[in-house]
Amino acid sequence: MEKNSDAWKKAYTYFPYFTFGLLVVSVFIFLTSAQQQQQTKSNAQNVAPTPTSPPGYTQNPLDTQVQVSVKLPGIGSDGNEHPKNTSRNVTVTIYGSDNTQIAQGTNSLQFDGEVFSGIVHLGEFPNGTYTIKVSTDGTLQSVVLPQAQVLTNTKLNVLPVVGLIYGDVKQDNALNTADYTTAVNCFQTKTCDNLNIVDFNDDGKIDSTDYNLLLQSFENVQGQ
Ligand SMILES: [Ca+2]
Ligand SMILES: [Ca+2]
Repeated sequence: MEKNSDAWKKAYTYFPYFTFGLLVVSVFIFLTSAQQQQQTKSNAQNVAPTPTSPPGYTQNPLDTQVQVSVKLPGIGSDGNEHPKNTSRNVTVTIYGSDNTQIAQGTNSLQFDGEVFSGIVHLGEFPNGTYTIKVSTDGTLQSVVLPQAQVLTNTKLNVLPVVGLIYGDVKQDNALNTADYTTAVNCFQTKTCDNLNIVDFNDDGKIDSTDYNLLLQSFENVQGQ
């Protein structure tokens, strides 16, 4: 009986310590659990959102698509920021390694304050590396640089900005005396058939600004 009595005494003596220890362990478990939940929540917040398709693009294995941006001299921050025509028909032509034409597409691109940009649909052709040339009314075809561009039908192919060159008034993809003579005639008479084309900066006026842009084109082509 004495032994049992001692045992109870010990139990009464150590019970508060036992209870306190249990409380400490419980608080520790609670805090660790809360920290883990917070970490899980934080990790979930750090996960990148699923990328969405670019506006206007729908993947189609039968249609390779390019996002094109063209810069026209004298339109934008280097000249007229409010062109009369805020959309332009731009033609994109794809060439293979032996310079054969693989595909072509035209679309109306929208002015964004600096460049005309938009998606051009090129149809079905094999994924690969190609040369891409771009033009609009009255300009030469300009190569998108670097000259070798990888095109695929599994995503929107975003092309670097390409600068176009005015002055191909006769629309034969060459800049020569025939273009110069025709343009100068338009500047002088202001009644020629190509009047819209020689208003290069698209401000509704045919004046020295347009003539200087023409001279700039000839300088650029001769410098190439
Ligand atoms: Ca020409
Ligand atoms: Ca003008």
